[in-house]
Amino acid sequence: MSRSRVIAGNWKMHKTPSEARAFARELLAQLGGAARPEGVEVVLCPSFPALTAVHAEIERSGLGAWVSLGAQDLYWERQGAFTGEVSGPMLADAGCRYVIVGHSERRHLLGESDEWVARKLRAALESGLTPILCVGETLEERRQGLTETVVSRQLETALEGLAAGAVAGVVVAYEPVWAIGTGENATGEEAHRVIDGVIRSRVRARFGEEAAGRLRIQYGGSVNPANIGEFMAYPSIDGALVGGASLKVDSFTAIVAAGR
Ligand code: G2H
Repeated sequence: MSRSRVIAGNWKMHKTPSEARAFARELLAQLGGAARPEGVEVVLCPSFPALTAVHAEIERSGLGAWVSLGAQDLYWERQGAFTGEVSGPMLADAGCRYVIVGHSERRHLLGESDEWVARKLRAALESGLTPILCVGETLEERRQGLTETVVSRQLETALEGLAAGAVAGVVVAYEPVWAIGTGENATGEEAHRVIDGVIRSRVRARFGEEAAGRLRIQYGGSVNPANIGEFMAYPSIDGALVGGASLKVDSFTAIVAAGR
């Protein structure tokens, strides 16, 4: 089954709204100046205050058919007295098509549980947003041989009770925590083993062949222009979630170009 690849830039807590606007303009000009990489979708995930500015730049660029806006998080309620939180309908109205849920920085720095992530994933789907569900083991868990256990638990809690058709529309990002922002990436073979041998095969067992075949699974963790090719060499890996290297025009456009 052929799946489009998703190259998403997670800008994390970088760039003010005006910096994000200027950066997006330059990035989109460079992306638009080259041939569209076949079968590749690009997602830009700025901070909440920069969403509308980046959305305006995507609209202005005319690249909206393959470049989308994404947010880095959401809350599961639609509205109410939840100071500081942002809902799915708010993100959709701001122009988002995607939203990251369960990023390890939120799980580990802010204490997000598997159950919270599951609620956020449902809220994203109910708002018509495509969730990018992050899963991945810590270094300690890896050393203890718990990669499969941890990734399966995170994945299955998040997808529990969903219809196969909804699961097929989710994007999963396998991001081993030990590879995030450390400059130490998993090898293509290691990523493939978890993506194909754990994530896709668990989805196949629970939701069937069609959902498993349509589900897009990215790798994330210190992806850069020098190592993207190693991941894209595996047909099981449907793109990348890119942090640090998405903050520079040249490195991100090189990663997008390699995403074919
Ligand atoms: C993992 C990744 C993007 P980086 O967090 O989600 O960041 O590429 O900087 O490791």
